[in-house]
Amino acid sequence: MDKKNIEQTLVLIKPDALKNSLTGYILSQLSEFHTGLRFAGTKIVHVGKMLAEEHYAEHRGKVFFPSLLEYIMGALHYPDQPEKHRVIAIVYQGPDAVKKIRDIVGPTNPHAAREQKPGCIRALGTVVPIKDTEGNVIGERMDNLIHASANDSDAEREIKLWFKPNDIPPFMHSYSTEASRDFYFFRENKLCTKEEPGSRCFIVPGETAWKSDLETLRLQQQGAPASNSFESVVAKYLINEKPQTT
Ligand code: 3AN
Repeated sequence: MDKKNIEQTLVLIKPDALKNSLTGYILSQLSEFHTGLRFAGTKIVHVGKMLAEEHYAEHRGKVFFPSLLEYIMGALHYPDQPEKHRVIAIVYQGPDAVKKIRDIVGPTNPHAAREQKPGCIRALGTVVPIKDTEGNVIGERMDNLIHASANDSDAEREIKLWFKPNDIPPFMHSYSTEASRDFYFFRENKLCTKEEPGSRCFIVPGETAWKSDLETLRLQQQGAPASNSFESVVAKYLINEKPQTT
C-alpha cells in the first residue's frame, strides 16, 4: 500500500457532543460514503489528567488550559456523573484523511465556524466564558464537539498517544512498531525497569509497541534527552485503568 492510502488522522468525539447526542450525526458526516475513509481503530476513553495534558501539551500555560483539561476529561458536562466522563477516540485511514476530516469539522471557534462554514460540525458548538474566582471573565473556552488532527505530524503524535499498536488491525498500521525485549514498569509516574513495591508493568518482553515509544523509554533509562516525554508513552497504557491505590 502506498503512503497516501495509509494516511491516518485522529478524531475525538468530545463530552459536549456525547451529552447532546451528536455521535450518530458526527459518524454519519465522517462515514466512508462521504469521505472515502475507513475506521482503523476506535475506543471509548475515560480521559485521565496525564492523557489530557499530553494531548493539549501545546496549550500548556495558556489561560484556557485548565478549563480545556476539565472539558476533555468530562468534568464540565457531567460534574456529578464520573461514569459519563468519556470521549470516543477514532482513527480514520485513507487518502487525504487529515484534510478531508478537517474540512468537514470546520474552524476551531464555533462562532467562526458558523460564519465561515455553515453546515460544518463545529458550527453546532458553543463558546463559553472562563471566569476567575471573583467572576471576572478572563478568557473563553471553545466547546467545539470534536477534535481532528491538524496535520500529518500531529496525527502521528496523537494516534500514538491514544492508541497502542494492537488497538489497530495489523494491516492498518501506518507507523513503525517493534517487539519489546524488556519489561517496563512505572511507579508514581516514574519509569523503572524492575518490579518495585507499588509499581505497575506496562510493557512486557515480546509485546508490540510503537518503535518511537521504545526509543523514548531507552533514552529515558540512559538519562539522555528524548524528544517525547515519558508521560506521552505511558498515558495510553493507563487508558481505562483504575487509578492506583498504593
Ligand atoms: P483545533 O482543535 O482546531 O486543532 P487547536 O489544536 O489550536 O485547535 O486547539 C485545541 C483546542 O484548544 C481547541 N479545540 C479549543 O477547544 C482550544 N483552544 C484553542 N485556541 C483557543 C483559544 N484561543 N481560546 C480558547 N480555547 C482555545
